[in-house]
Amino acid sequence: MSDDVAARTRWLVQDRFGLFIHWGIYASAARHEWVKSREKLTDEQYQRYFDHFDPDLYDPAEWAETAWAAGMRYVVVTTKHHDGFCLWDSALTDYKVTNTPYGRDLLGPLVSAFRERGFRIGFYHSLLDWHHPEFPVDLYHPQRDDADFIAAHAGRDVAKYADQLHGQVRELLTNFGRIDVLWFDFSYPGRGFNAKGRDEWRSEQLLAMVRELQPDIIVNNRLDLGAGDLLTPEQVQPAAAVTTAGAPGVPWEACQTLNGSWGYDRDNLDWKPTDLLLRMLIDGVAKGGNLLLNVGPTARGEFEPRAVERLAGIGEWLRRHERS
Ligand code: FUL
Repeated sequence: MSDDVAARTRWLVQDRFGLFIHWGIYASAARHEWVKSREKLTDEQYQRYFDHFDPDLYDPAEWAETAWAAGMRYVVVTTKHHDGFCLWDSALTDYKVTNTPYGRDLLGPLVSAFRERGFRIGFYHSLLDWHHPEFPVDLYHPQRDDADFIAAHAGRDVAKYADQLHGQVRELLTNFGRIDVLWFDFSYPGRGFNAKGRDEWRSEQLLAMVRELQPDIIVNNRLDLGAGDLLTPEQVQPAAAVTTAGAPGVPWEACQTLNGSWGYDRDNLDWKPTDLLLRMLIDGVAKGGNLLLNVGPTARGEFEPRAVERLAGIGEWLRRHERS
C-alpha cells in the first residue's frame, strides 16, 4: 500500500464500522433494489414508484442517532443507484427527488445530520444507469431481452452518458462540503454483451477530477482501475484478511446486508440475527477489516423495526465491552 493510501484511510481503519444506506424509489416496490432489472420493468412500469415517492417520515437526525448508538462512525449513502434515480437536486437530470411528490432534496439534510452527529460522509454512486437515454442496453439492463427495444436503441452513445456521470460526480463533490468516501459501483469489463469498464466510464479522467475536487477522499475499487484505496467484498464473510495482487495492505470493508437485500425488501424473511451480525463485525475486525452494514429504509423514510432492533443490539454489546 502506498503512503498516500495509508494516510487517506487512517480514519477509516480506526473507525471500523460504517452504515451503508440504499435508498431510492425502489423502496416503494419493496422487493430489492434491482427490481427494475430482475423483473425487466420498462420505464413506464417503473414510473409509478417515482410518481408516488413521498417519504413523509424521513428524519435523518434520527437515522444518525440510531447508527451512532450502534457504534457506526461513517455512512455511505446511495446518491444514485442503477435505476438512475437521484437523491439530490442535480442540474443534469429531471430524474430526481425534487420532481417527485416529495419535492425536496434528500441528500443535503442527510449529510448535515450525519456530519453534525460526528460521522464521516461517504457517497455511493452507480456507474450503471438504467434510465439514461444514452446508457447502452447491456447485460444487466432491464430491456436486455427485448429485441425491438435493442434495435430501436442501437445508437446509444455511452460517451454521452459518461459526460453526465462526470458532471454529476462533480456536483456531488462540490455542493455538499467535505466528502470522505466515494463508493463507485461497478465495472464489468470483458463480461460479454456491452460490458463496461474504464474505457466507457473514462475512469482515469474521472478519478483525476475526484482527486482535484476532494484531495483526501477515499475511492473504492470498482472503477476498473485496480485496488483503489479500499477493497469492497460484498455479501461474503472473508475467510482471511482480504488482499489483492499488486496492492498489498489496501484496507478492506466487508459490505453486508441485514437480510440479503440492499434495498428495502418488505417480505424478506432472511434476517440475520443480532448475534450473527455481531460475530461478523468481530470476525472482520479481528482479520483487520471494516464492516459496512446496510440498512434499506422504507419508502416513507424509516429504518424499519427489524433493522432498528438489530442496530440497537450491536450497540448494546459494544457499549458493554468497550474500554478506552
Ligand atoms: C452491487 C450492486 O449491484 C448492489 O445493488 C449493491 O449496491 C451492492 C453494494 O453493490 O454491486
